Order: sequence, then structure tokens, then C-alpha cells
Amino acid sequence: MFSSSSSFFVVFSGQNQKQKQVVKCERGMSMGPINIKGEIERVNGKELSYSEFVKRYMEKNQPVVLTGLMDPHYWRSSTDWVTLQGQPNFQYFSTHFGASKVQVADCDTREFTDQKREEMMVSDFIARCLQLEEASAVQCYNENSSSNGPSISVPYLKDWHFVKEYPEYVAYVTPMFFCDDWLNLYLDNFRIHIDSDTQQPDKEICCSDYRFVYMGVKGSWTPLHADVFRSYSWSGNVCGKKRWLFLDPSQCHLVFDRNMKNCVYNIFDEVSNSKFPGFSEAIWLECTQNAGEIIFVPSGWYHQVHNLEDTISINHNWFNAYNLSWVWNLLLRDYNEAKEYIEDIKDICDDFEGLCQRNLAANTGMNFYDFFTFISYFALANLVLLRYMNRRYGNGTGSSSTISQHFSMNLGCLRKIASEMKSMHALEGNHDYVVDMIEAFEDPRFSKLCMHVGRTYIMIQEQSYLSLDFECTSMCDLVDLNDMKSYTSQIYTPEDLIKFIDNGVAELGDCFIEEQPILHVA
Ligand SMILES: O=C(O)CCC(=O)C(=O)O
Repeated sequence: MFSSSSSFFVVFSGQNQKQKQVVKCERGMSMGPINIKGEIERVNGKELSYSEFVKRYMEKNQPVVLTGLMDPHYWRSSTDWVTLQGQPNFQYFSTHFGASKVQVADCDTREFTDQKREEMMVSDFIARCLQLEEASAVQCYNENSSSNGPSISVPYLKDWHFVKEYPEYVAYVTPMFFCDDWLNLYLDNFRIHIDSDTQQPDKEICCSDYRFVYMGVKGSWTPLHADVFRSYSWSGNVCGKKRWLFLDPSQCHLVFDRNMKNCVYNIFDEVSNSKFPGFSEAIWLECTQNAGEIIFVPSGWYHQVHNLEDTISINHNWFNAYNLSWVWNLLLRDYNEAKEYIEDIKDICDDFEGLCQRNLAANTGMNFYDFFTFISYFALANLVLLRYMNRRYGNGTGSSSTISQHFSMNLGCLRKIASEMKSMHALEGNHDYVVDMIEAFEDPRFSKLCMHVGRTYIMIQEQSYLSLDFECTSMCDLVDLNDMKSYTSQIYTPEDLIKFIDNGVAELGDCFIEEQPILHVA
């Protein structure tokens, strides 16, 4: 149903196992060649166990296309949102969600490092798509009669917080591989960053989670980027087709300028060799993703995406024990950059560190305090759950022990990050900041977080026999509060957090040494 005037013509020529690709676009831009080494691995998700997914992709930080995971039984969107011809059902969107306000990118207009965006109602976005389709048909006619009509920019609906906006409408069920998602579990209960200066009710939804719907016509696209917080992401095509180009993180310096400040915007543009001297050396992986396929995008992989057909996709960003170090490393790098940027006003600034942290939050989406609160809450939640499992199942074997190992591994990862924060002297010198574990305990949002984390791991390990038991559990059942209060305390620094974790685990009788295999995080 959708069509646009900027489709791609692709010519391949093999060259020593690598392919040199020349791409031209209809609007007359000539595009430079890029080296494509190969394709992303494709695997049937139904034949993959969770632990295989962890070992082969999450731990190794490798991309994969997963088939067979978008069963229409769990993915209402794949029937409701798609016509019998396999195209986006515009009418359905206008009727049911037409009044929603969404962000729409103009794919033809660059604004800084991204495309220019505009807020509009879904019904207006749909009207634009239909207008484009009509214009495209007219243009086709005119091309035959060799006259050109006005060109219309290509709209792309992005980052629609659909789940948050329509919690009752279950459009899809997140595949199990992507459920160990600390980012969205946390955001379902807390805000990552609260800026009292700029807090507005309108911003509630836009900062509320990282679960999105994307809807774009053929020819719409997303410029080269790495994901927010250097999180993992997954993207499932409800309908349509996308072409992805990927760059391994070890090559990312090649798409930056000499100062490592500016990144190439469109890898198919003529990229200036003097501005981006490494670009022509970059070796890309590609993939064409069909309807019903899900792509796993690992941390720090730069990627550019083109909709080859009118496409609707679901997209989540997330992180957990396997990639939390990416988040911390990004924060540290961005913090150093923020600091360097205002170094010359340091002497005249009353609260230089505070300003660096405010700028970090504004640019990156969170600062050291937000991150430290986040890891402290997750440490507490994992400790509570580990104690619960120990009390309930002892040193059991089988699934209950696998779940306990997962909690232990999480604690090992959190401890490791806290040690890195400590060695970087992060949060040092601020005596006002405190994470109060007792307050957290008494906060109903925290007990919800614990229940969700517990239920998630039980589901991941397919321990359905535990889940009923767990469903009925309140915070008081989960943990003996008096018992916990005996060692909970106020956490001021990463060192306090390390001690807190060590004490909590020591009480369980485990020997909590970093080298222990159970605590190993890749
Ligand atoms: O599907 C797209 O256009 C872009 C998805 C993507 O790259 C992302 O969310 O990081």
C-alpha cells in the first residue's frame, strides 16, 4: 500500500570474497562504494535454547537474525496491523490509534546527527503516507510522459511508546531471549533521571520506556548510529522488509572524523576521504530482514537501516549483566567529554561537578547518580531474590539452582561495575547523595520491581512450577524485612555498595570472590 519515490537500486560485484557495492538512489544522488564482507547469521529461534542464545550472541556480542519467534498467536499485531496483502493496515491505525501523538522523521532532512523530526497525530502521519503514495503514482505517470511533479519528503514514524500508551492492547509478547531486560523492568517502576527543572507532564511518556513501534514507507531509513546507552536492541518486522548494514565495534573509529567527534551520517553518501580518512577501510555486514524475522543488535555495533518496503517493526532497547559494562563505559566516556567541554569555566564555577553531571544527563540520558541508583536497586533486588531462593529451595539442584546462579552472576556483574566506579573515583566528594536501601524496601515500586525480576527469571528458566508460588508472593513473603534490615544501610559510595553486596552474600554462606565461575560475566 505504501510507496515512495526514493527506492534503491543495488549492483553487486564479487571481489576476493568481499563484495563491493555500488548503490544509486532514484533522486540522482551518486553513492560511494562500501565493502560488504558477508551476511548476518540466520537461526531458527524455535530451535535455540536460552543458554545457547546467551553463549553465542549475548556474551559474544554478535548479531543474529532469528526466525520463527513471531507466532501470530502471541503477536496480535501481525494480524490486526497488516492487510491480507501483507501491507500496513492504515485504516486500522487511523481508527484505533489515530489520536496518538508520535514523532515523525523527515528522511530527506538532516538535523545535526539525526533526521529532522516533527510531532504529529498518527492520523496525520497516515494521511502523509497516503499522499506520498498518490504522488508517487502520479510521478510514475509523469515519468512516462517525461514531466516531474513536486517531490514529497519521506515520513518515518519512530520511537512510538506504544506499550506504555496502550497497556491493555497486547500487540505482541516479548520473546524469551530478550526478557532479561533491566532497563525496561526498572522504567516500569522508576524514572532513570529526574530533572526538577525540566519535568513536564508531556515528557512522562517519552522517557517512560524503551519499547517502540516504527512505521515507515518504502525508502524511509535510519542514519548510521549506535544505540542509546550502548544497549542491546531487538527489532521484529510485523510486515515489510528492511536492509541492515552493520559495523563491528572494533571498527567504529573508522566512521569517525580525525577528532573522533563526528560520525558519518549516511554510508551511501559520497563520504569525504579527508574528513573521514578511515571510512573506506570499514568492512560491513549486511542483512535483509523479512516480515516475521527478528534481528538482535548487540552493544556498540554501528548500523544503518533502510525500509525496502512499507514496514512496521517493534523495537526494544535493553541491557543486563552481559552488557552493563558497555553502559558504564559510555557514561564514563561521555562524562569525560562533558567535563573537557567546560574545563575552562571550572575556576569560576561554584559546582563544577554538578554541572558536569547535569550536562551528562542532558546529553546521554542519565548521569553517574542515576546509574549508581540503578545498580544499587538491582543489587538489592537480586540479593532479596537470592535469599528467597535459598530459603525456599536451599542449595537445590536443577532449575532453582540455575535461577540462583543467575542472581549470583548478576550480583557479580554489579559488584564489578561498582569496583570500576570506585577505581574511577566516581561520585567522590558528594556527601549529599545517598541510596537508602531501607527506604527502597518500603517503596511499593521496589517490591514490584523485585516481583517482576523474579517472575522474569523463572519464566526464562521455564520453571512454571515456581511461578504460581511466586505470583502470590508479596514483599513480606519474599523476604524477612527484619532480617534484611540487619545489614541494609545507606549507600553513599561504590565502596559501600561493594560491602553491601559482600555482606549480603556472606550471610548466605557463599564465598563471594570475583574469580568464582558462578560470578563470571563476559
Ligand atoms: O528500523 C529502523 O529504522 C531503525 C532501528 C534502529 O536502528 C534502532 O532502533 O536502533
